[in-house]
Amino acid sequence: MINSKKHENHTLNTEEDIEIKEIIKKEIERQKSQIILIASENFTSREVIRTMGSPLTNKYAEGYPGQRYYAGCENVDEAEQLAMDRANKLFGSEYCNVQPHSGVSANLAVFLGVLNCGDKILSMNLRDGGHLSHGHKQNLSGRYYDVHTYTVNPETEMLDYENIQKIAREVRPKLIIAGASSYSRIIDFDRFREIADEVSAFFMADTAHIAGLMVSGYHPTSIGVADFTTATTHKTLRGPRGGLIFADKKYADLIDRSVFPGVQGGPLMHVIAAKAVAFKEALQDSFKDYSRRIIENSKALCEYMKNDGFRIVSGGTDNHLFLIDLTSKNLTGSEAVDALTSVGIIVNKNVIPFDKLRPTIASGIRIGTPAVTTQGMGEEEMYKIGELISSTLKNRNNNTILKEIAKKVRNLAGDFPVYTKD
Ligand code: DSN
Repeated sequence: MINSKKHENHTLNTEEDIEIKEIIKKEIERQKSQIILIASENFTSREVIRTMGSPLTNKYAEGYPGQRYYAGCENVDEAEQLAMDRANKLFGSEYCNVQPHSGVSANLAVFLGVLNCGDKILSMNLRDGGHLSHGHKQNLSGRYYDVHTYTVNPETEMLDYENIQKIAREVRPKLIIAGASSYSRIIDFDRFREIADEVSAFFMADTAHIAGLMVSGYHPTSIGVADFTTATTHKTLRGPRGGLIFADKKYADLIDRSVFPGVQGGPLMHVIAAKAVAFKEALQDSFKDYSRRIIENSKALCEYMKNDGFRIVSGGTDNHLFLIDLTSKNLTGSEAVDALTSVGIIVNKNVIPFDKLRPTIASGIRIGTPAVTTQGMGEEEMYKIGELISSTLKNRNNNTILKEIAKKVRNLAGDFPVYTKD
């Protein structure tokens, strides 16, 4: 006879998965012992992690609160409504969609909403700081739309609005995209709006990287300026991995339909609830202070590297990241990443404006401070990290020195513990 009780309880009483548990343990150890300077990463709170690991993951909820294709959605409806209300309050928006699984999904939903195949997009060149989903030839955006790009000014390595306007007049795009994944300067959304209006284009601001800084008032907002603002929740916003879309109320139906059933099926209700948790955290005054410290740390580390003889793309930073051009050091981004990883400093290789090397090698590295700032590090630690980076790159063939640096990295990371109870 089948033991129905045991069978029913299978999902609640399943044996521990030792292999995965071990992998998670090792990853926690890695995050605790290394210095994480990936500009798009952060340490989210325990409450966000707990919520993502909740049974809300079991629920299918295609549709929107009050209008679902499944029964039993009363609790997840509340979670999604709370997430939307908090997101609107945080961003100062009148409409948002919290269902996109990622920033790319959010961008694709906007494209589906306003573009037809073959329509023209004007976006920032990937090499100069743009993003794959803004028209890379192998991304869906580059395959289905006619993509034109703008670059930064070769002298200043900053956005050149006159030139963007000139290209927009020539191209007459249907959509202009502002936003980047490796641009360290303030983006003038008002200027983009003027350009878009002049050529009757839609204007989308992809604020994936800067969303946390923007809601804290440390970057001008795109809400009420751009037709569509997309964002991710896991970078400077410090929430779970995911995407968001904001727009005027008049676009609400269009965007809702574009997200579901346009580019997605069932929303991830555990992640949406975790987004709500992160928005509540970001609504606290302490989050503004956190955003300010991210930028202070970024500027401090950037200045250290500059004073130590490294060339900084555009000469500095206004936000959470900056790019180091390693060309004059006779070093590629890829080689620098290998050396830094060997001592426990985690950065990513990155192309720099007008880079002659391909992205898999790259002439630069991108450095960001959201994660170390969450750990509680300040300017003093940024100088220490600068010294460790510099010394690693200068002594990359000296194993004795690298071993000493690795020890200092572990000690510094250990002084600012994350997830201490694990
Ligand atoms: N992965 C993001 C970043 O690192 O900037 C972009 O997709």
